[in-house]
Amino acid sequence: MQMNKRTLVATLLAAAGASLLPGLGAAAGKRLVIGFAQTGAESEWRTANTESVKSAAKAAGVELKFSDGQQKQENQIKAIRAFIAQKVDVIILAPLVTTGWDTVLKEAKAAKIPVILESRNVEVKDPTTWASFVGSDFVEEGRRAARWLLDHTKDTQGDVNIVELQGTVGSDPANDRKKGFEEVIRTNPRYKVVRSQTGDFTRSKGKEVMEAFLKAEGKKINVLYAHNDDMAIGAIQAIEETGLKPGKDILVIGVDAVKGAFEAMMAGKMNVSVECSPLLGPQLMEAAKKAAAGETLPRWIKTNEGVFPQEVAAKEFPNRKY
Ligand code: GZL
Repeated sequence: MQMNKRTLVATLLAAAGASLLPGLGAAAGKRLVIGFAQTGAESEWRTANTESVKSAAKAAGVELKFSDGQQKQENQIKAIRAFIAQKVDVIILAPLVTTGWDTVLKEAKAAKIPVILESRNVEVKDPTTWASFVGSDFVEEGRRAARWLLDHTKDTQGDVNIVELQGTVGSDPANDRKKGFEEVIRTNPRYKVVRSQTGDFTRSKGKEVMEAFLKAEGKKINVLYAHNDDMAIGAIQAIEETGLKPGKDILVIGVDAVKGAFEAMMAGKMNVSVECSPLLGPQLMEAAKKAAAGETLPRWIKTNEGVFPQEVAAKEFPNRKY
């Protein structure tokens, strides 16, 4: 086979290894340095996510600089600027909310540091300021929650009054889990969201807002749809304090499929959790290495997930990894 000149040069360079190609991010052999700007520690999911990234970095021999944003975007922006000053090879950002990132992501691009988004996406004018989004399809998660509800209640009569605990205001999962859920329930007028308010993805806020829902709507509530299991678990406490039975008097739907959800389902207090995997560490390390070597990444590295109803919780629980 006649090899043309271009192929020959490419083959020789590839055989010589990346070290002959300076300027393509981290040269071969140098320890990769990654800056990780995490949202905070708001939920079981987030704790598992942080653990996944830290252990994958250790296994990959990567130096990880970790910053806990404590649920404040300004802390994450400060962390990114610090990573730029420290000339890290790659930045991983779990953006608390979708907007407000244009300037700092432009600064990272100007410093030639690729940014990989994880667990939530952003809305920016210049999409070339971030290399890839590693995370779930939140609209589909919302659809799955609603499809479970319509199927589970298809043999009942009358209105189905739903209260909704939204995630952090302005966050990608909150926006899209709401959108996906509404897209499905609007196909059947029986299903009505009678109250919807943020519980900020936390157990304490979820309990507090559910107490207000119960005071306002009382026994009219048929279903709770919570954008994450932590808020659902907080709400379960509020429901029990009124003497009502969560999982029976009020159906409880969550998202994430964390351990606490399986425990609530096995206790009969929760009906279903739509899985959203936090175990993104290995995929992130893979993507970071490629980005540091100057490779183009897929715009979306999607995680595959399932739906766990109460009837499978006991069987599945021993297999769960978070
Ligand atoms: C989803 C992630 C969400 C989880 C919540 O990728 O961003 O944030 O669903 C977490 O539990 O707080």
